[in-house]
Amino acid sequence: MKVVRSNAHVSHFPKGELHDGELVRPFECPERVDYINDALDAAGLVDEVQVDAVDDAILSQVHDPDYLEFLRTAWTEWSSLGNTSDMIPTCLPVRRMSQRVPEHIDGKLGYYSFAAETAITSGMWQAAHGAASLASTAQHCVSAGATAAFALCRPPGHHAAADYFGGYCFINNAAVAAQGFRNEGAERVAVLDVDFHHGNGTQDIFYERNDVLFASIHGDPMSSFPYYLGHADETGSGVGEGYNLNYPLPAGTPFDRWVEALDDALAKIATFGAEALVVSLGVDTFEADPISSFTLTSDDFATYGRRLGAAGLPTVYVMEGGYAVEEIGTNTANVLTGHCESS
Ligand code: Q9C
Ligand code: ZN
Repeated sequence: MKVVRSNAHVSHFPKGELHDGELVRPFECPERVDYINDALDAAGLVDEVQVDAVDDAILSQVHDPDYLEFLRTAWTEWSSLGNTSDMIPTCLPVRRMSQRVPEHIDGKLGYYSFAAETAITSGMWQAAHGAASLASTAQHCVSAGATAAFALCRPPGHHAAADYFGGYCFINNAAVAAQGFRNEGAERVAVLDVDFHHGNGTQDIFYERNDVLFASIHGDPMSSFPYYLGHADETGSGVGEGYNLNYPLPAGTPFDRWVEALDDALAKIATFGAEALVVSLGVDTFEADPISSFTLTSDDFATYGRRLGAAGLPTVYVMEGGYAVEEIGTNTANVLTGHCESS
């Protein structure tokens, strides 16, 4: 399989993550990429691809330009005030508050955020832009005829909405790939999100569109992050009505129940007539994941990878979550190996 990866991600690693009332070492850490690289190499999976920088015009098709400008300049503005440590949003506009963008960087920080576990670092933009370039390069490979490609994105992207960051995500890499397919001639594109957490950002970006179908299988937001989106009755709006599919599942969900949702989503993607598929590949559905509550085993990842390959669509895999770092490589490689076995 075509594999797109780089070292751009190392420039982003916050000093801490707010978790259970403490600043802890971030679950979303650089060695996640090292474990995945090692497992892909060991599996003999890698057809290495040269990375091309993403066309910034695509970023503006899926994100608000003012939000992108904030991400690009936030650290400079923050550090010019004498700050040296990471940017952690602490004040957010909730119900009945003004949605006017403040002038002060601390106000902008909260305005463009939805969750305080995610800090902006000095190297965030370089890393996030680099991750988007991996997704875009993978999409180009597949649009040019490759059957499948894997973008080893870090930071992840599926929680990043049109104009807010959080959940470790800044630029929505899966949305970049989906929009890239549209720009290069695919009439209908599906995004299938198998990360444990609901892909609220991807849903937000495509919610009013009927050219990109979004389907997500995830922990029920009544009990799981991101809490405020991902319910089954969110089906799209305007011309996008019917083009958003959520499969919220309870804590403890085992593979046999999870894969029923997957098969239903794949059937609907086929009915939709998708010409290309983007998979938001989070492996935090794993039984030993430290912040999630499904119970998939390492073998289950290979099983569902075969289901995805059998769908027979030109496919871009975009890395999302997965925090059991010692198994993240095996679980990721198992999905991709499964795909190759059945495509
Ligand atoms: N204290 C992705 O998997 N925190 N993001 C959850 C833990 C945020 C997950 C609560 C989890 C974000 C890409
Ligand atoms: Zn996740």
